[in-house]
Amino acid sequence: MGRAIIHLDMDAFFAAVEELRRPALKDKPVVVGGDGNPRRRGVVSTCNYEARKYGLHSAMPLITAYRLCPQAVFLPVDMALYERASNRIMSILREYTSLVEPLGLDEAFLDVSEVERPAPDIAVELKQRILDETKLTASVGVAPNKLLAKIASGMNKPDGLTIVNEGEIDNFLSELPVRTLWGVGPKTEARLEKIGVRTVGELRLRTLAELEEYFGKSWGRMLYDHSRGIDDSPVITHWEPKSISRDITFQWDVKQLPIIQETAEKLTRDLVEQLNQSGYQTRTITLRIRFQDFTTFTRSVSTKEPVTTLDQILPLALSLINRFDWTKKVRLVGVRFSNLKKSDG
Ligand code: TTP
Ligand code: MG
Repeated sequence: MGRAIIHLDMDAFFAAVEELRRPALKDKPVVVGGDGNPRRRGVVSTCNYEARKYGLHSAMPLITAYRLCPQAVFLPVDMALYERASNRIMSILREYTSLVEPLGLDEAFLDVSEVERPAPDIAVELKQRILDETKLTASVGVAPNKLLAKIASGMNKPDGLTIVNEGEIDNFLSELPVRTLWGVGPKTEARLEKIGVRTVGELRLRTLAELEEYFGKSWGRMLYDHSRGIDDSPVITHWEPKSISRDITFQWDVKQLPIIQETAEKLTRDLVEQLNQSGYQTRTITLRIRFQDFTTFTRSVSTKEPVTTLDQILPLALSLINRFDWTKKVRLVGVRFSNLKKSDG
């Protein structure tokens, strides 16, 4: 008996949540990003589908978005609001199974293999429940594994529902560009193009030996499997964080060390609070500095025993400041705690 996996991805999530509290925004291009002022630094977190018609997309500098679509409504990111919407959506999902793997705020995998109902029925009902209870639309994919479910959910956005049955996998994948597969970024895409492979169907014609020789054993194997829609990865319900981090981009590049120090201190305080709330200890503290010219440097300090308190961590973080060469103005300051471990008890 095969598995039944659902992948759900909310449509234009931050923008859709903003439209709910400001109904006048409906049908207008809406951009959410930075502090909502397109003349200041920041990137587009997301934009609604109306704005996408003008070529706007996530990660585009706000200033570029403004040039392409000056009539758009620009709004600041209000993370607390999106988190509340996300929590409501995730709790609806958990009514169907405890096997829910959230990815960020607006996406999740569900393993409904053991649920006594056809997966497509569950998918239809999930979409309707989310719409009724939050007034938001989701796009959903249903398939025998995570790889295919995730590709399927992206096929008919927005408000889509795409079902891939066991017997349809080859057909479903054949014409898709290789980029659609997990982990195939611009580099792999370019290498594949060199050997005449553009679509998943074309990739499937290559032998395992050929792919392993070209891409190495494990990556070659993965491409071979994924081109056939084979993926055994489980739905993971709890991730252990590897690290936590925060950073701040200054509105104007900064030269004064006291400001940089103050910023590093604030970021460290925030992270210590997060560390304590989540019940973790850290052993490695990293300070990251991006200069005016975008060159980025990191300096780290590791402790023998895990540390948890501000008194322990702040002096370590601040000691790193002396290990940079401060000749250029600074654009961004970041702090990261890694080597995390659950505190005992
Ligand atoms: P996505 O699901 O990638 O995008 P989306 O929900 O806005 O649009 P789509 O309909 O295509 O799914 O990301 C979910 C949210 O995560 C998005 O609303 C904003 C945030 N986000 C960022 O903050 N930065 C980014 O670069 C991306 C891609 C998303
Ligand atoms: Mg989304």
